[in-house]
Formats: sequence, structure tokens, C-alpha cells
Amino acid sequence: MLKLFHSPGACSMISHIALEEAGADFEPVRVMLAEGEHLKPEYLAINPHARVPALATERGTITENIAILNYIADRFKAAGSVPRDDAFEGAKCNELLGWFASTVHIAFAQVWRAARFTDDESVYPAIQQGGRQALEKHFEEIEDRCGEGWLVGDRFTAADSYALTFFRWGNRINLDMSRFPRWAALNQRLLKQQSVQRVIEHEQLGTELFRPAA
Ligand SMILES: N[C@@H](CCC(=O)N[C@@H](CS)C(=O)NCC(=O)O)C(=O)O
Repeated sequence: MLKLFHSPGACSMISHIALEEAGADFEPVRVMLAEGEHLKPEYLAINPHARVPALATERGTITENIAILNYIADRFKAAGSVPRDDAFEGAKCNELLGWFASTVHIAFAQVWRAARFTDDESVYPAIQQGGRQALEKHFEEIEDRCGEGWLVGDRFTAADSYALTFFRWGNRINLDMSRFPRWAALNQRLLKQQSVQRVIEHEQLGTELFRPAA
């Protein structure tokens, strides 16, 4: 059986949602980042990069959300991952996932993990501030990409789940998320998906941080 190593509210929730949406037979295994469980030798044997998600399969472990999501797409051909019936939409979905993982996610790392960029603690505030500034710009672009439906074509993909995760993180670092009403509306559509509801319940996240702070 597949095993998903994940942490509540982390980017692993994107793969978690895709597995739920696919109706996959899988076991979610909690790795609490806040308690440093990802740094323990048992987990480093699963992912030496000390990150979630990781997906254990019958043939070995896959790490990196984008690789996991494309594997789920090939294996289950369901919504919530990457389109497989339209090469262009599949590429556009991977394009967004790539930008999210390589750029937007890294701006959050600047805010939360400044130590990853330098040993010089005196410049942490500048790195964090730079991350916030970058997020303001990236979040405006995400808002511009939101319309009446989904981010890619007219279907629910992992790009929507990634955006959902970022919105919650934006609230967690006290960005003013009320400036992104179309994105907030996308989240409300996502919250109606049973797969998303099951993951939120399983990860015990609550729904308040998926809308702008009151
Ligand atoms: N490039 C990786 C990044 C994964 C990642 O950064 N995961 C975070 C949670 S969102 C993590 O495990 N962080 C642990 C840490 O920063 O120590 C991917 O896309 O899967």
C-alpha cells in the first residue's frame, strides 16, 4: 500500500489532497515538523533532504511534490493532480507547480527559515523582509490568475491545492489576504471538494485560515 509522509498544513497537503481525490488506497503517516521528527534518522532514511512530502510505493520512495503529483496523475488519472488527457493543460499545470515550488515556496522559506540562506544572524531580518516583499508580488500574480473557475483549464488540479496552501500560510505570517478576493473565492470552491474536506479534517487544520482574516 502507498504511504504518504506528511505534516499537518505543510505543502504535503497538496499530495494528500491528490491521493484523496484519486480514491487511492494509502496510509497517511504524520511527521511533525514542529517537533523536528523530519530530522530524526528514521525519517532521514526515507528522505535524506529532511522534507515532507515523501511517498513510499511498492517500488521505492518518491520525494518532491511535483514528482509525487505526476506519479499520482499517471497511476490514477484523476482530478486534483496533473491533467493527463490534454498535453497542453498538463504542461500548464506543471508550469504553475514549478513556479510555486521554485519561487513562491522559497519566499516563504526566506520568512520561516532564514538560517537556510546564511550563517550570519544579523542579516536574517533583511532576508525575511525580502521574502515578504517577494510574496506580496507573487500573491498579486496569483490573484490575477484567479477567475471564476480553476487555475488550469476548467478542472480542479494540484495547482489549486498549492494555492490553497499558500493562502493559509499568508494568513499565518499576517499578510493582508483581504486584497485577494478572487483567490479567496477559489478557496471556497476548493472547500466544497470532499477530498479537501477530508484532508482538512484529517490534518486538523480548521477552515478559518483559508479565508481572509476578519
Ligand atoms: N522541494 C520540496 C520542498 C518540500 C518542503 O520544503 N517541505 C517543507 C514543508 S512545506 C518541509 O519539509 N520543511 C522542513 C524544514 O524546512 O525543515 C517539494 O516541493 O516537495
